[in-house]
Amino acid sequence: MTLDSIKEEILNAKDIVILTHEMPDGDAVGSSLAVYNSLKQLGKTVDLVIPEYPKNFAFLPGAKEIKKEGKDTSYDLSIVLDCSDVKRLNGFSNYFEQANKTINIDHHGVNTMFADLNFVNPASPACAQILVTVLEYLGIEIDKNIGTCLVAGIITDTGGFKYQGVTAETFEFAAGLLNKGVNISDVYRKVFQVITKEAFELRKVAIDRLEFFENGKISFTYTTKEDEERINTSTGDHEGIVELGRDIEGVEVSVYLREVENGYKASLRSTEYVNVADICLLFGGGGHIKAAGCNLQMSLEQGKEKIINEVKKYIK
Ligand SMILES: [Mn+2]
Repeated sequence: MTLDSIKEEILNAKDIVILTHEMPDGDAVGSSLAVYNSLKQLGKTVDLVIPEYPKNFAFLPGAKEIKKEGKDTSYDLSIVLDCSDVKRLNGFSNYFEQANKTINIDHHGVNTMFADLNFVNPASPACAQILVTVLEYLGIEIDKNIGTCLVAGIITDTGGFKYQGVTAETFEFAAGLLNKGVNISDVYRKVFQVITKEAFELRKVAIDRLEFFENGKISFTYTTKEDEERINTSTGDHEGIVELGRDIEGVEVSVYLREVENGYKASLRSTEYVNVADICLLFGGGGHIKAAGCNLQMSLEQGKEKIINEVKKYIK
């Protein structure tokens, strides 16, 4: 059984590196920190390498120990969390490739099973939720600190326990973590409600540009690198913009294009029936049924036209 092998590899490894996907969200950071704190509890030498992450997760226990780079020599074991594809490790996949053994724990249906040991459950709404089971299996005492990291992940990927992917287990785990002393309402406020002033300014720009297609069933907006430079945003300040369109009455699909290094990163959200992961897959991306993304190496005009035309085919 995969979990037995995972346990064996973790117990045998002396030094371990934890990695997660590029542009990490709360599930990526929360899951990574939960595993980081757990491995520390087991007395392991462990590096958590995340080059950049949104400021609002800096309060999570262990966040101050996150490293921008790992060590030069190879690790015994690399554990990759919340990451569907080795390509999404972006510029730091060397730690993964050089490690003697690799483990992939994830919840994306499109996971490419890229590691030696793969524990993937697409029925779980967050990687952090899978980890509750995994960590318990490893005999970890899920304390308040680890629980706080897990809850941050679960809250992020379930939109605060409200997406359809939420299972009865989500609430059972949350109840268990509440019993461990985790302050769920505090985590919720820090993860969801508080935004930076720069994020607020960027939202204003995005709202101003928001337009509708197909009788208001599609919303579209974008931000540019110039906007981010002018406002002086930092990592994660664009989070939440795609949801602004999604939450408008009548919108089935919200599209947000954010200018990145070589083109635009498209984020799509749907409310009822459109599978946006299918749409993003056509452009080499992926994700979940109601939340997905892809990279468009083209101009804003081309990207907008291509995505909107594709989305229109799915609108009833
Ligand atoms: Mn996730």
